[in-house]
Amino acid sequence: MGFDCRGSFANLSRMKFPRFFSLLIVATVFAFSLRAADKKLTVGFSQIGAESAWRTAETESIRGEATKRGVNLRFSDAQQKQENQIKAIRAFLAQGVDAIILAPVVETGWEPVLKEVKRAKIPVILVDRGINVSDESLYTTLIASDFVAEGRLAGEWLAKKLNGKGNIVELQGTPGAAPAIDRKKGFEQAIAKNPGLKIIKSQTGEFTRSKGKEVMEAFLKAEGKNVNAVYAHNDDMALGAIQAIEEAGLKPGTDIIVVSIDGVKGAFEAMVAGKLNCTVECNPLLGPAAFDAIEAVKVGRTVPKKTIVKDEVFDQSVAMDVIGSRKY
Ligand code: GYE
Repeated sequence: MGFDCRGSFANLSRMKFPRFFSLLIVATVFAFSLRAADKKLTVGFSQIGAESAWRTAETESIRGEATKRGVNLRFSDAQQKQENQIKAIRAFLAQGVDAIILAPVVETGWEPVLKEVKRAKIPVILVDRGINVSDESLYTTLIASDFVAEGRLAGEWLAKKLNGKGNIVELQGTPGAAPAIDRKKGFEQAIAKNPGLKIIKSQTGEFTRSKGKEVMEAFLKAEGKNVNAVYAHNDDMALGAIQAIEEAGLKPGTDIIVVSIDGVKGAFEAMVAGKLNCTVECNPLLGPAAFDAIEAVKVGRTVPKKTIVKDEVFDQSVAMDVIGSRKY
């Protein structure tokens, strides 16, 4: 049964001229959306840097997911500098990317560049750190953990371990960064309930192992055996502090209790070795959720303004059982 073109053109010509045109328009729109749907997405990813094992795991998760989904990813490492992230976002704008993934190093200073992105109607997916803006429409969605809750969980665990009594030194994250501000707030909320617990020293270790070691050395020099515990805003700083404690001839995990946040493999190894006591997980594997959000926005679906990733507390009592199943 061949295709009778003469018959169909006859039908077409008998068709009322407007109906034919509307069919033509529908067909054209359909063809375009097919083409739009299978057009390879280009996404710009402005990453903070590689300051910790956690950050590297996040980068790998986003890069890996881009490859899996055939997305053309433009990656920029800002070396911890906001001005480099702003430069990268302007470059992505000039390149006409389809979407931008941003891990903002600090909370403030984003309004001018995000206004430019909004004018270009390019969706902005914030990963792991939030920002302070007067107009929330300057970003599409935030995918992150609840840092205040993480700090509170660490504080509650330590308060129990120390029976509500002791001197704590705190290694803070990058000044002005959402996790540093909120993990401090949450921890102090938990400590405030225990008058016997005191934060005697608190300083930034910039989320790095080397700075964590350096600052802990200074704390030990200043306070010596007066220190009962160290609270680090991330595992990398805690691992640096453990080195400093050992070099000071003390036993980390025993003489000085060590609590931190992230849940990276190195932290589990230190817990199994008895040197770290507890870590509060902060999941860096945000690639799938970030690209789900981009794909949803690209086909006109709405996405929640905020997606909070669930975290767990791990201490030495479970470390050996869990370490084998850790993905980062
Ligand atoms: O805890 C730390 C990294 O923004 C949640 O940044 C992230 C933090 C993470 O440097 O390891």
